[in-house]
Amino acid sequence: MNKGESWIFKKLPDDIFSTATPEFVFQHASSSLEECAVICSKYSSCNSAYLHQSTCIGLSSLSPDSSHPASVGTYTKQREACQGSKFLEYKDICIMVSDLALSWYEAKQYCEDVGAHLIVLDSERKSNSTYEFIKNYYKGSFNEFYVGASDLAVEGKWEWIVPGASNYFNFHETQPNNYHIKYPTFTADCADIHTDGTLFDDYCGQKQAFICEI
Ligand SMILES: [Ca+2]
Repeated sequence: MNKGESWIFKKLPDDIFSTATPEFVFQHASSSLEECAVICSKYSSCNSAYLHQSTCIGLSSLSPDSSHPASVGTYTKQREACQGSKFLEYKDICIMVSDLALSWYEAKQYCEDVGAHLIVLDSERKSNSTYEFIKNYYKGSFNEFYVGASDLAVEGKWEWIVPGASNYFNFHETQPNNYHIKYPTFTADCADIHTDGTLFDDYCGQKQAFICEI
């Protein structure tokens, strides 16, 4: 992140719930959220801030844990390019976890309708960061999330939905097997990331959570 970059501060989506232990970057006396945001912008390690009893508290995590006062709004520091109230920038990925249960096709369309696409995890770095994100902030909410990969065109030939993506797929060691235990009469042609961070091939018609990326 460049020094002098302009930041926007976004309120955290309501459904985000951190199970990570927050790391405090600073505490300063402050009387306004605006001032608190300016202080956070000056610390490269500050990723979110909130104001509580005239104290501005800066955190390295995207959110505090569940012990923070419920009445206190937390604001995350974001690059301007990560638009949309439900999108959050996490380790250079502009990411949104859905709170809707959709088929893979519907999820793909949903992401496109909001100017994004189903997330493409075509590198170890992106795969690990996304795993961390769902582990830290959406643990227990869902078990699996659609991502932007399928072998719908040619069985067994897995492709990311974005042109130019790499051939990296972090499939679980038992996957892909073209089999979904809950839908044994269908083929399994759409990928989702499970809470262990690996990809599975599943039946594309199953309605479930998904992750968009800008
Ligand atoms: Ca398949």
